[in-house]
Amino acid sequence: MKIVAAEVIVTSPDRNFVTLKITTEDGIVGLGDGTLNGRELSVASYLADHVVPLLLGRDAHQIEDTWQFLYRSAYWRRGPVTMTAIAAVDVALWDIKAKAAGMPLYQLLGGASRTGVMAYGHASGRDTEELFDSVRHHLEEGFRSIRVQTSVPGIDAVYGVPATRSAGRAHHYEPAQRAPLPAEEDWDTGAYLRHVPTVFEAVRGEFGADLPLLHDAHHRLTPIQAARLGRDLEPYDLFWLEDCTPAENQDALRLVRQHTTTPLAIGEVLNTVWDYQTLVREQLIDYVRSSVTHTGGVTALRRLLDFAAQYQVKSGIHGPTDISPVGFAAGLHLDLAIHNFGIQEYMPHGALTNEVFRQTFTFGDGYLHPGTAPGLGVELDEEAAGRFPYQPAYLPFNRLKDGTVHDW
Ligand code: EZ4
Ligand code: CO
Repeated sequence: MKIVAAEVIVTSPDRNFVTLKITTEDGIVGLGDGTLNGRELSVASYLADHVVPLLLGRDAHQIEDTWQFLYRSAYWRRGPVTMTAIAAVDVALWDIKAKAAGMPLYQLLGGASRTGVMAYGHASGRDTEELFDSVRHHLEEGFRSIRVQTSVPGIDAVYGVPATRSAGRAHHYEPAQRAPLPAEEDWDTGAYLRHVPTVFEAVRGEFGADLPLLHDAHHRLTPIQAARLGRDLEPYDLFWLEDCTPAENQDALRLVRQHTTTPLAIGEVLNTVWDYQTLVREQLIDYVRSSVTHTGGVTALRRLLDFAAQYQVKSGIHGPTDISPVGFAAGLHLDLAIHNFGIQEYMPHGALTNEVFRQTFTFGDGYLHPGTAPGLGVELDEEAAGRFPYQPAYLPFNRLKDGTVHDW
């Protein structure tokens, strides 16, 4: 089944998305997500200039061969741009294969291993009252596991906490801002370490012992600081503490592990199975945070999660709004099929995004399901996509009080 067309579509409903649309000779269309937050056009160019010409005439059914060809023939391996571009191709080909088979993708991955996919949402607040409102709002929306992020006294803008509210309702947190330059935020690790345990104490007091709670330290701590935070949070029984140290420093986790039993999750900025060699083999983490989109697609993330499974490390697939509905759906099919599923992050997309990407997944009482439509279950409305041209948007960055650039 020959590939006869491949097209890169950049659209910006609510935020920027890069989509690869592959068409076969018998008219089957597959979609792949190539969205890399704040660097969208580099992946669009990688695909349009260097990958699309290689795809034309290839057999759409040869997914593994195409993956290996794109990975090895470039010579320059790994890295977020390359692996996101390969993911876009891989996911589009899986979408095509599943549509050709007339089955939802999870059937081709071995079939469902569970009835639904447990999802967590993002509660946040600038103070305790706002945070409690946000947790309640998420419970009303159907979430049964909740990530808690909070402002820190003395710091103006903190990761995971929107600057404004509307009508007392929590905005869903969207980190990228449409602007020609990245926003500058400030950071004080000491104030953060003193404040966060008091917030979890309050949340446990209000919502009880049973609610699974998560927290993201977003790469900001040194190993010994992370060890202290993990230990200080032990009384509040977290589902996980995410990205406690910068993810590329695999060795750092040894020290953290020696000091705390708080479960650790890492990996949204990692791209390949190689980035997890030490983390998984030495059992330094409990959850893999990679997305399908940034890790070379379904083919590569499946391989990574199968490796992790041998060490009882589970999945925690990244699902922020900067993964498009196409990449999100691909993650849901994997979640349903693999044995070592842990939890799925779910940050609902905006209304405009849902107009451009028609989706079949469902959510209720804590669980997501990708639906039973053939393929991924996502269709792109190209007319709607065309109404939202690319707009420059960037993630913020951090400076300490003395002006030093810090991890964001
Ligand atoms: O900051 O997706 O766990 N989720 C996260 C996200 C990331 C953004 C970066 O593009 O850390 O909010
Ligand atoms: Co994160």
